[in-house]
Amino acid sequence: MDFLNKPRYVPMNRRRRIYEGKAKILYEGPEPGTLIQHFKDDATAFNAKKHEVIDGKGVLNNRISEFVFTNLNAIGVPTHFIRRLNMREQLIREVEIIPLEIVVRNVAAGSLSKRLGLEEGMQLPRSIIEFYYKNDELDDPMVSEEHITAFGWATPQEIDDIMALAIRVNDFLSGLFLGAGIRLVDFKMECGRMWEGEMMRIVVADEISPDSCRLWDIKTNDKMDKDRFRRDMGGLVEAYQEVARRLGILIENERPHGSGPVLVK
Ligand code: AIR
Ligand code: ASP
Repeated sequence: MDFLNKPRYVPMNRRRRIYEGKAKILYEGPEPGTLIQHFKDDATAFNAKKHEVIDGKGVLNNRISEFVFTNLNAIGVPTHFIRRLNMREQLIREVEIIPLEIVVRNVAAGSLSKRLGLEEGMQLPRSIIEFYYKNDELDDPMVSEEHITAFGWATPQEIDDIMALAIRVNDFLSGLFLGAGIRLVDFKMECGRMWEGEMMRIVVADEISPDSCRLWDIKTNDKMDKDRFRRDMGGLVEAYQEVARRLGILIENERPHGSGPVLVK
């Protein structure tokens, strides 16, 4: 579809805001069925009980997520991603978000370690998929397939599709990061329903970045992800930059605000 390659640029203040989350904003896109996903510098944890603005985080997540989604599209894993527009924004297809956080774990850490008393860093006997209900007031409680189907958040067929996608994403990401000297401990993904006329398919949506993955240096076990913020370790931007560098992603410097007109390609 040709028109998708030439979205017209609408100045920020004239765009219709569809949704604002903790780390991203969704704006109306240039064509029907598209949206613009804007990455903010805000970092939150424990459902926004902890909040900070971390200069440069949005730019890094936009680039890293672009890289991951472009590669997923290329290996035939369907995603909402169309293309990156600028330092902080990407063009995506509008999907109906399924209200679940799908977590895939390869190594014990975080809430799994806490809940089951497992030492962080223990290799799991096999990859484990978990579902959490997306609801801030309830702190995203863990749910089972029973809850998901009983409350109609997804059908059994959709859960099958989601799990198949989760496994493919995990396999791809594990290999990608391993090649960069990074262990993929766990990650969170979100899925959406993409409508193509009467047909619907489940695609990977949202973002995949160091905000949504646990990434440990293969040699030192240094944390290269949002746990640096959750656990007050500092050095978050430096760690995300290192992830980008190892993936071979070049990050241009963002122009400072108020330095004159900026041409957005
Ligand atoms: N995650 C879960 N909710 C939001 C995010 N980003 C991600 C974490 C971690 C994985 O899901 O970043 O990679 C598991 O998190 P937890 O806290 O359940 O151990
Ligand atoms: N992003 C979620 C929050 O704002 C959860 C997390 O990443 O810890 O609390």
